[in-house]
Amino acid sequence: MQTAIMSLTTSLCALLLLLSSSSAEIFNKSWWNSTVFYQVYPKSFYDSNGDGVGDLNGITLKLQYVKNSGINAIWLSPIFSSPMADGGYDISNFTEIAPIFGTLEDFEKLVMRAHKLGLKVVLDFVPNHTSDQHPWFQKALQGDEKYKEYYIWADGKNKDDKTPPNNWLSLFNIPAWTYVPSLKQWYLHQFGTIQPDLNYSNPEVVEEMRNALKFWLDKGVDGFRVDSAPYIFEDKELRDEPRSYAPDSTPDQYTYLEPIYTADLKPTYELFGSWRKYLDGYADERNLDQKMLVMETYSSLEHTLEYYDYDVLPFNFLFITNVTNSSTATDFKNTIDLWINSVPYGKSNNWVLGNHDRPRVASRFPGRLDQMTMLSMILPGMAVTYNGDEIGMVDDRNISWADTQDPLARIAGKDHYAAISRDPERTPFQWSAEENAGFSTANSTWLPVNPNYKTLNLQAEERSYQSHYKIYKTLAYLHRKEPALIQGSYASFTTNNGTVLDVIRSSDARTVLLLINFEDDISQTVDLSDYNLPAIMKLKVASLGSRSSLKEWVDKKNIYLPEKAALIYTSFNIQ
Ligand SMILES: *[C@@H]1O[C@H](CO)[C@@H](O)[C@H](O)[C@H]1NC(C)=O
Ligand SMILES: *[C@@H]1O[C@H](CO)[C@@H](O)[C@H](O)[C@H]1NC(C)=O
Ligand SMILES: *[C@@H]1O[C@H](CO)[C@@H](O)[C@H](O)[C@H]1NC(C)=O
Ligand SMILES: *[C@@H]1O[C@H](CO)[C@@H](O)[C@H](O)[C@H]1NC(C)=O
Ligand SMILES: *[C@@H]1O[C@H](CO)[C@@H](O)[C@H](O)[C@H]1NC(C)=O
Ligand SMILES: *[C@@H]1O[C@H](CO)[C@@H](O)[C@H](O)[C@H]1NC(C)=O
Ligand SMILES: CC(=O)N[C@H]1CO[C@H](CO)[C@@H](O)[C@@H]1O
Ligand SMILES: [Ca+2]
Ligand SMILES: [Ca+2]
Repeated sequence: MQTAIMSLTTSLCALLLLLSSSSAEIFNKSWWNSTVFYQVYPKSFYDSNGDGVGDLNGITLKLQYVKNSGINAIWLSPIFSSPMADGGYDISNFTEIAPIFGTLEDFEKLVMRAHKLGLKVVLDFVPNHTSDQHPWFQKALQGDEKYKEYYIWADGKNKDDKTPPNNWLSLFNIPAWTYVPSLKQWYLHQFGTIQPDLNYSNPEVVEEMRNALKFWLDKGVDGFRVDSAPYIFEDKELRDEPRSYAPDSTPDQYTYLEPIYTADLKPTYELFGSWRKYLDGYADERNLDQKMLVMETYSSLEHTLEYYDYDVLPFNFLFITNVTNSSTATDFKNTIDLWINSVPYGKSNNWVLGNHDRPRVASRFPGRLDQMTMLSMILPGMAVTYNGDEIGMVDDRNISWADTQDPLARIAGKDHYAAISRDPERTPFQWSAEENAGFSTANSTWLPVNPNYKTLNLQAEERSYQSHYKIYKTLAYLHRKEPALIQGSYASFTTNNGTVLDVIRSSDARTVLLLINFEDDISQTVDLSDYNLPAIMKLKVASLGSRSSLKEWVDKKNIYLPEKAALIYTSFNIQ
């Protein structure tokens, strides 16, 4: 009888719920909160057809691996039609797959397989510019008025072919304007000359891009990561930018000027705010999970945080830009706290460790990769991983000029390319000790495989008793499943005269404690008896090489930390 009443009450509740949500609604709002978000660099992930370049079918074949690693969402660097003059960040058709990666059908299969495995798929969207090979720009070059207004044209200052309209510089350290003799005008490009900037003051451009978003939404994608977000709008009056007086910057370098008229302009934020609303409307009409919209920006903290005002998520790059291998425990604490305290209440958070533009995390923090993985997984918010970092791939600093692909490095020339090249962090994924690291059966690969693949590869790490990969996997599952990490409180402090960083996450009676010893050569004992922690805790994860000297249980009064070690202890109720 009682069961019957209870089930009646349950059905009534369900009915009431149904009634109260009779209009459609977005499901699973901000699902990315406690996600492990994984960047796949398609050219280097897995080559399924033996031409030496990774492809969509290759990614599909490896989705099970991604899933097994504890990851639950991926984003793909651009896969669209492109002359590949900037690794695909020069798009010639926003709704077409580049043949080198496969076909639209391959993409549909990838999304279907990913969704079957419970993985979200996010695309890299590059709205600031097109390739110069895009039909729109080609028509503009022929003087077609409609398509000319898709881009930004201006007369030279002296109405000649020598003086650009103003002093703006490109992020690729060249002038931001290129002259077209047949049109007697200059066009703007904030990146390479082959990447003309689009004119977002033109409603037709705004609509074209929205249609492109819709095209991919209709293919089932779960959101977009927006490339080069701050550079969408520029000053309409084309005013000269003032000097930055940045130390060591020469007049041809981007950093020579303060980009007050070419970056972080108000209309740029408003455009993305309108995209946020558009995506929500799309999901709402169809009862879908909310769509992600995350921005790539290396702007100041103030400008980065401004995206939150428009309900848009900015990537947090502070672990890339504001800490190094010589940062202290206090530097880390200050950087982390500054970000956490700056994110508006109730908004999602995230921690990015690396991407295809920056040296690999294992190269930036020698001997401290596990520490960085732990921070990204233990701190509140989404953890973001660049493919290969989970196995501790390092930069290949020995790529010859002949093998160099990165346009930024090619522009710098034979004598200067090495310091600036982004190829070292883009080498093929090291799957095994087989030829080409098991990445491809081709005679040669688009970038050489790092010669260390014979010892550093996934297969070896899976077989090994302890490895970066095993640590990563344990952390990824913990990050996603553990209530203390999903919704728990956060506290951090330093101990041992500022040489140890301590982070506590807890929720109800569940506690996760992270300890990092910043001393490279000295082991330490930490006394946390004054802190609100269980008296006895259990070892959960230890950085590579430190575990053998540790006990499984520890008294909070007396926690031993080997030199350079990063350790995670938990309360007993956490498995
Ligand atoms: C992009 O490619 C699609 C599919 O091949 C084609 O229908 C469309 O016209 C192309 N867009 C432009 C602007 O050329
Ligand atoms: C951008 O497009 C608008 C509207 O079509 C047009 O008025 C304007 O001249 C274009 N801007 C440039 C710099 O070409
Ligand atoms: C990060 O570093 C940059 C460059 O050193 C500095 O200008 C900026 O203030 C720092 N930001 C934070 C949030 O610490
Ligand atoms: C940090 O790395 C640089 C170059 O990778 C190296 O020269 C320096 O000695 C390292 N510093 C510390 C404190 O490990
Ligand atoms: C996402 O995280 C924010 C900030 O911690 C929180 O306020 C919000 O409720 C979370 N949303 C979900 C769906 O978990
Ligand atoms: C660098 O590459 C050259 C050939 O490309 C090779 O001979 C040399 O041994 C490599 N050096 C290192 C340190 O790997
Ligand atoms: C991190 C990232 O995606 N950087 C890209 C920013 O945009 C330029 C131009 O589109 C690319 O060259 C970078 O790779
Ligand atoms: Ca291929
Ligand atoms: Ca622009």
